[in-house]
Amino acid sequence: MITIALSKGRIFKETLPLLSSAGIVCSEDPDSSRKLILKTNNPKIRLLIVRASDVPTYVECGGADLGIAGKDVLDEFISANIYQICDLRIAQCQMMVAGPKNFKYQEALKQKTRLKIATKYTKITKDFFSKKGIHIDLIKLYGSMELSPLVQMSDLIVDLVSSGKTLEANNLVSYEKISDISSQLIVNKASLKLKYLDLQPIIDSVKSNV
Ligand code: PRT
Ligand code: MG
Repeated sequence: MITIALSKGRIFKETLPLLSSAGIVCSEDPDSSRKLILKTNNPKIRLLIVRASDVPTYVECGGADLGIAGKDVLDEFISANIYQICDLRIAQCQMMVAGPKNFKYQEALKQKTRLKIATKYTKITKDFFSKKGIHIDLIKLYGSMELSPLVQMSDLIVDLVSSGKTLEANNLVSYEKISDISSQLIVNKASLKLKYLDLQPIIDSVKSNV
């Protein structure tokens, strides 16, 4: 049995065409079904529906052989048991530093002002600002980061931006891009060895359809 972990919502929707061009068809929609394990047309392949940020954990711990996770999630997750095998170019967005329109970001960087930053992405944020030699105070949040500068809890946020509409609706602007983000196909290292004959064709056909 080959198990693929992915999250519902945008990743599931954008993964379906990739899987189906690799001959793997899932007839259930996780947005309407409450099942967490979905069958496919291939009795040897099943899908696990998990939280986006839990995908690497399922693959790391062997709950799934393959997984589909955003680069944002993977950059926060340190693992020696996972290979990132291919960029699927889906669920694309950018990791951004953003804040209120009147914040003087360039000036703050120049003067090496200590910054208060709210984010779900603490590792990415620490790495980014430490390379710049800027000291930061981190506020860890789990969602709706955009709110934090509006109530003067932080100077800035680090979050994903795709259309930019969420920032705009909250009177915030992007100040600097940290990285381009898209979803990656990941594999458990032990699975790749032990199930090589079953996994490699799936990996190859997904890769050739990206
Ligand atoms: O929602 P949940 O807490 O379960 O987890 P999640 O938010 O991590 O999952 P989900 O399904 O929302 O996102 C899964 C993956 O999609 C992320 O890990 C990213 O790799 C990718 N992705 C692509 C995005 C976006 N685009 C995106 N725009 N993830 C989140 N957003 C959010 C962003 O955080 C912000 O709040 O959308 C808002 C901004 O969107 P715009 O269009 O207004 O700019
Ligand atoms: Mg979400």
